[in-house]
Amino acid sequence: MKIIITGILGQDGANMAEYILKNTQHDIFGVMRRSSNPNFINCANFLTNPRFKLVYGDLTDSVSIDSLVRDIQPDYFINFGAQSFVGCSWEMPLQTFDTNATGVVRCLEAIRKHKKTCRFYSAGSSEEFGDVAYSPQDILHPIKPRSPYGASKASARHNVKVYRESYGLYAVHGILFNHEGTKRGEEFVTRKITKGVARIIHSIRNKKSFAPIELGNLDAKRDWSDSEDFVDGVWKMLNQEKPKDYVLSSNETHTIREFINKAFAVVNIDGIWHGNGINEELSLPNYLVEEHDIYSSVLVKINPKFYRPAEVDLLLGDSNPARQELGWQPKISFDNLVERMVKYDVDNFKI
Ligand code: NAP
Ligand code: F7E
Repeated sequence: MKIIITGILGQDGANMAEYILKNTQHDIFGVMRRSSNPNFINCANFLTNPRFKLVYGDLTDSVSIDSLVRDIQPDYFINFGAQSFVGCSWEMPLQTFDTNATGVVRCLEAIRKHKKTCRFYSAGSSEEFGDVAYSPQDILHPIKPRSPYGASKASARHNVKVYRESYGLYAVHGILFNHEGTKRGEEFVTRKITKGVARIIHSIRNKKSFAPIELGNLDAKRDWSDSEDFVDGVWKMLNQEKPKDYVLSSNETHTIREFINKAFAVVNIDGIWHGNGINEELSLPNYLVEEHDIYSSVLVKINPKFYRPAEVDLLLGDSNPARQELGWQPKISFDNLVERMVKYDVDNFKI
């Protein structure tokens, strides 16, 4: 079997490739877009695997997507490529829509024309639920996006349904809640925090001053899981008898503040919160400042530039149907996730 995976240099694309290489005998064609300075760090474990091949393609370029499907004749097409950063989607609404929504139609069209039996995965998002109507959110929750990113994913979802019903394609649009890990991009809040904790603990251990981690809205609540658990759920969604969309989530929600507390606790720092709104700060307790003989004490402060024009305040998923009907079971808890990310960033810290 031949599998095309877009977004191969990103978090989920790389985890999906590792999962398939480990659990099947299929060949993978990993799609990267042309870049003057590509970063292969997430693919280090499989770049030289004989069952893996890197190919060029861009979701905004119909010719490249069409040629890939025509020439490779894939059995599966897993589309993880996207402008995936919500915060940036207000600054680049058209590029976001072209990549995330029109890009999905380009994939579906190429499959319809050249390989109708190819199974297609579309990377849907809990951001489609936006200003949520009820909790927990299930697959029937209304689509109410709050960002150009959420709107682009909602559009992709409609087109997957249209192509499935019009042409009988095996196409699924999984609704995935936030998922993280050691391959997570550094601008997303979890990785920004764990990299920040690693930088600060190295400074403290070396008796050097440090700058605080600057963040935006700490009250937002997210349903966080590990990406390695989710690629298993995606593969199960692609291998049902008939295509059906599912939610993948941890079924728990936590504030950004809780994530921060857990992350500092991994390095034995029990910070003290004080102030409100844009004046809120997390500080080192005095005994640690004295013990380590350092001048800096502010661990986290607010920078309003990280606030969004519109926020998704609460996400909490209901993935029970996926657990019951697909037999999917996540293995990594919220505490394990935070610990893994912090320990990885502390161990791999470079100045
Ligand atoms: P990611 O780490 O940002 O990876 C996205 C990848 O897409 C990057 O490698 C990027 O390439 C590539 N890409 C961007 N524009 C492209 C284009 N025009 N043509 C081809 N490739 C392009 O994202 P992720 O966390 O792995 O997420 C995977 C997918 O799941 C995305 O569709 C995302 O929107 C969706 N999703 C993610 C989450 C989550 O919490 N992680 C939740 C729900 C849905 P470069 O490396 O060149 O930038
Ligand atoms: O923000 C708040 C921010 O950028 C999470 C993507 O994978 O999941 C992800 O989207 C929350 C938001 O992820 C900072 O306002 C506070 O409330 O890590 P994030 P996201 O927007 O939830 C969904 C499901 C996807 O589909 C997306 O592809 O954290 N927050 N301070 C901050 N966020 C960031 N990035 N940076 C901050 O400084």
